[in-house]
Amino acid sequence: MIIRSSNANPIQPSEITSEALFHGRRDWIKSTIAMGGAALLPGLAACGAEAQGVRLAGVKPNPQFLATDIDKLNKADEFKSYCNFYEFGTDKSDPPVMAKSLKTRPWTVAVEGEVNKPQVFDIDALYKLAPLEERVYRFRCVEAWSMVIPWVGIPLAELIKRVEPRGNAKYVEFVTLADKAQMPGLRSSVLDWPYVEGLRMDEAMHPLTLLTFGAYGEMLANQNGAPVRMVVPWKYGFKSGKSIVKIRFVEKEPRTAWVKAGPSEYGFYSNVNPMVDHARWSQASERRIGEFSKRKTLMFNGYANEVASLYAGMDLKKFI
Ligand SMILES: Nc1nc2c(c(=O)[nH]1)N[C@H]1C(S)=C(S)[C@@H](COP(=O)(O)O)O[C@H]1N2
Ligand SMILES: [Mo]
Repeated sequence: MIIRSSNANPIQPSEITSEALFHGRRDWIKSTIAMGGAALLPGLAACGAEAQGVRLAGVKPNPQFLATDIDKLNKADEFKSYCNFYEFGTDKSDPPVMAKSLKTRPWTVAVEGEVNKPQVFDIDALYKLAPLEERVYRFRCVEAWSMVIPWVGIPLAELIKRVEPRGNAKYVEFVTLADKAQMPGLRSSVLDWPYVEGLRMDEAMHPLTLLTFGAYGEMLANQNGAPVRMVVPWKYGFKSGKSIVKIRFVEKEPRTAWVKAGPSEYGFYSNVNPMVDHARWSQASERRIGEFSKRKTLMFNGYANEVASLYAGMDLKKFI
């Protein structure tokens, strides 16, 4: 999937392009180069609900994470209006309305467990741990729809290095906000709240794994998991927990919300795999939001070259 090294394609550090410029990969690259000297955009001054829609400063497109078959980004409107965030309702159109009032400042993320340097990060410090990158990833929901999104974030590995995991830290658990006062969906028992997700340590350290603060050059909208979420592009979308408040390093495989809800349907690994059907539907194809005909689903969502080695020797029909 890596099509260009930064040497072969010398994109200058530049501000992010606006959504209107995202017509295609080539246009995206051209416009990015053209904007090399564009004026700086405002920084991270916003707070409260107003953080939504604020442009992120200092974001550098990372052309190494631009899949060869990505020819068209989804529209920001599609991304913001078709959402899964059960804390705000189970309908795709619920979170854009119900999450409006989510308070994303002040916000802290506690990083704890089997680490030498447990820390509580203020969200505005977390942004600054490493340079913000823009990465265009395919995103595949277990429900067999997909999108192509220009995310903004930092490699999760940057955070992990700083807290110094101990030898017995084998997994990372992500705990997301569960606040009844703000989240009407918690009244439903569709999931066992809080929404918990997890990764094996090598998955968490993988360069594709992105601690994500924004998309389309802006801070995440509340319904998309503000102020911070995970993006793990070779796994079904539910592995990418939204509105994270705690990251725990643990010895045993975390019991995740979806595994608890239906272990025969949602495994811990949840790697995108067209060869293994979901208990109730095929995973062989998907509908890209905005398109009519279906596309074939790619093994590991198209990231096999990067991640297949993580699962060498594992029976992927068993470890779903
Ligand atoms: N906290 C939390 N995170 C979550 C979910 C959720 O219900 N709650 N849904 C997941 C699912 S199923 C998907 S497909 C993605 C959707 O992300 P998007 O709506 O920003 O595209 O978020 C994931 N993260
Ligand atoms: Mo999903």
